[in-house]
Amino acid sequence: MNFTKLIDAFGIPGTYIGSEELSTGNNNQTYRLHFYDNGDMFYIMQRLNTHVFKQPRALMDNIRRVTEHIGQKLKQVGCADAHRMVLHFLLNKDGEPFVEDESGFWRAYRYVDRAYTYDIIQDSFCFYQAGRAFGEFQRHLVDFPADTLTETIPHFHDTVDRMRILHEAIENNKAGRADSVRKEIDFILAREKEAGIIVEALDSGRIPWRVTHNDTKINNVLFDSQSRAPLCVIDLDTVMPGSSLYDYGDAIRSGTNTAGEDEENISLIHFDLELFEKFTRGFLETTADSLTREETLLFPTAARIMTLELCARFLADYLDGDLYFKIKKPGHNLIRTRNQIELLRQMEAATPAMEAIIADICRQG
Ligand code: GN1
Ligand code: MG
Repeated sequence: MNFTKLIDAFGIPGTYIGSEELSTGNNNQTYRLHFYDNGDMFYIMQRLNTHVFKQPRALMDNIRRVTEHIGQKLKQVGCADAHRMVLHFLLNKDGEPFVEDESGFWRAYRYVDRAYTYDIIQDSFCFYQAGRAFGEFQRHLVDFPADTLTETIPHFHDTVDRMRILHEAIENNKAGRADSVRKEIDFILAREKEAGIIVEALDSGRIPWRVTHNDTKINNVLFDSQSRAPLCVIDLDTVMPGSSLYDYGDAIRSGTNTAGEDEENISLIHFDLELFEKFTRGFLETTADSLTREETLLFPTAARIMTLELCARFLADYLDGDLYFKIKKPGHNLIRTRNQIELLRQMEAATPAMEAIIADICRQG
């Protein structure tokens, strides 16, 4: 990949040394660029998947405004490490946070050094920290007017709509796979009624719209290599108006599964209640003054609904012939579907335990 024109367009200073592709994320193409400018400097250069993100300019506008808002909050409290606690996007010569050319839609940001991410949780303390990081993100944005952000992927977590899309995929049966996955289809459709709970609560005004991250996979938190404290939340493509329950629920879905969502061996999948407790504690500690009681009561439901949503999305993509999620092997989306079904099964069995844990944390708080 030749980055010369992009480097110039973003005005990156220093001598370009080289690049490596990073294989993170299911959507975008990501490179780390190495420069020398009185020392080593690294930047992330990313080509947006415009099949998934159909409004890239609006998406970058959302990200820019949200990161600037957080940056200002950090400044106000005199945070010394502010440049590592929120992503800094580079601007092109016209002051826009992207460059669009014949090779695609690109953005660049300063690479946060001395930091790492987890694909699978290593210990419960780090998941507690992740809960604090996602909670902090919400807290910083509590005064940001959610309705000024563009809904760049309409109906992203509208789980009722996700079910409709699954029905459509079953009917169209594009890849001819529907008959082989009847068991999985039945499992998901049997839970169709529960799928609407968060959407209905938002629509009826029982819970508020907020600015949410909407992709709170555990590998979207950066940790400091030395202190192991969380630095910032990354992958801001889906920052949009949403429910705090989407962020909470998706983090629980992705972080409490001790085997990760790509594990094929069902017997290794384990919904870990200790991890559940730790994340919930961290999230509540940082959001307690802004979350409503109604939202907190819906935490276990949110964990199940977000898992159900991913069951439906992975299966619909499998039925369509794997058009949306990057796959690394044949049947990968079916593997992910079965994995999430098993996780959901275990969450259902553990729901009374989840409720008791939340009640306990709230009593102590
Ligand atoms: C996608 O690309 P990545 O891994 O950040 C997806 C999420 C899913 C996730 C499942 C925009 O996220 O919604 O939860 O895969 N992002 C989008 O692995 O669809
Ligand atoms: Mg993402």
